[in-house]
Amino acid sequence: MYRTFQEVLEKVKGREVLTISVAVAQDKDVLEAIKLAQEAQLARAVLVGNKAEIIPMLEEIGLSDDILIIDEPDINKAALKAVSLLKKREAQVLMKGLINSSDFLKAVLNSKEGLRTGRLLSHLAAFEVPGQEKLVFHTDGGMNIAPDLEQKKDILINAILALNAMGVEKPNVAVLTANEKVNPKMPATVDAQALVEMWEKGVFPPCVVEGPIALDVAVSSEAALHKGIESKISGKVDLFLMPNIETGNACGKAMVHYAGAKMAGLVLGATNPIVMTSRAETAIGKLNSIALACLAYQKK
Ligand code: COD
Repeated sequence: MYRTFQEVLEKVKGREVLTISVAVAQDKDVLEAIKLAQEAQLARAVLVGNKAEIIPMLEEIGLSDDILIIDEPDINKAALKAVSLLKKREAQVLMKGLINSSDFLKAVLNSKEGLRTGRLLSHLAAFEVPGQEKLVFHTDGGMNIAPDLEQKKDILINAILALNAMGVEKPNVAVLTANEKVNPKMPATVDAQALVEMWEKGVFPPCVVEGPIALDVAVSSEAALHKGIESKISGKVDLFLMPNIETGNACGKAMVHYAGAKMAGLVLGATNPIVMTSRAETAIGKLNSIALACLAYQKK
């Protein structure tokens, strides 16, 4: 299991150099991440977006303008063009630029040009938290808004397969709720119990699933002991399944803004890995996401 994003970067360096199709590339942090990815010989890029805005940014950050730019000032058309490059096998990884997540995802899901596989697509976030021993993953704080039980099952399968591909053979999974007791008035606890039953029946790839489980018990074996909760995964969780997008999104942003975590984000379940971070994410955060996407692609 990777402890840091630097370890992920080291792992993917020197492998096949992938081409990233950047949707709406007129963003300095995105272009800086591309520059860093090129310098690390991780990836090269095709930039789709407003060329008149992209060129001065390339000059400012010192990225050579011999990079391929597809001029498309319309944001939604640029997203679709970026997606279509993967369909045409001219790129292997898609990356979100200066576009709202919903609009970006609509292009990814487009019935003609999109990257659907028949599976549910879902978002996976990775965090490097100061003082923690390993990267920790959250799903889904970025795509599925209020998943039902069946969707939660699919979201978990996507994430477990991705973690397996990243070298976590049997991830510890916490199905996050506000309480460890099943309470019909808190539907997330009912779903958590059902997911554990599915795990017991062998529905998931190798992993350990526990829930309902609250955040304190999941991250601290002392809290578990104090609350009298028996847990095999307390303090050792690799993956949190979030009850809904608001919890996942707020929890991720709290990790970054209160705990100083570094974050990377991917969309899973599509034909190709997709880098999707917040527009506010730094160049380094976007580079980390590119590295994770390369890892996910090369283990396919
Ligand atoms: N996986 C596969 N297919 C999907 C998915 C999915 N996760 N979601 C929708 N579809 C398919 C449906 O089956 C249907 O065929 C088509 O796409 C349209 O479905 P709608 O109308 O339910 O979906 P949309 O297009 O209105 O919305 C899909 C989004 C992913 C854009 C939407 O769910 C969304 O906006 N999610 C939140 C994004 C966001 O704001 N994230 C937070 C910031 S990071």
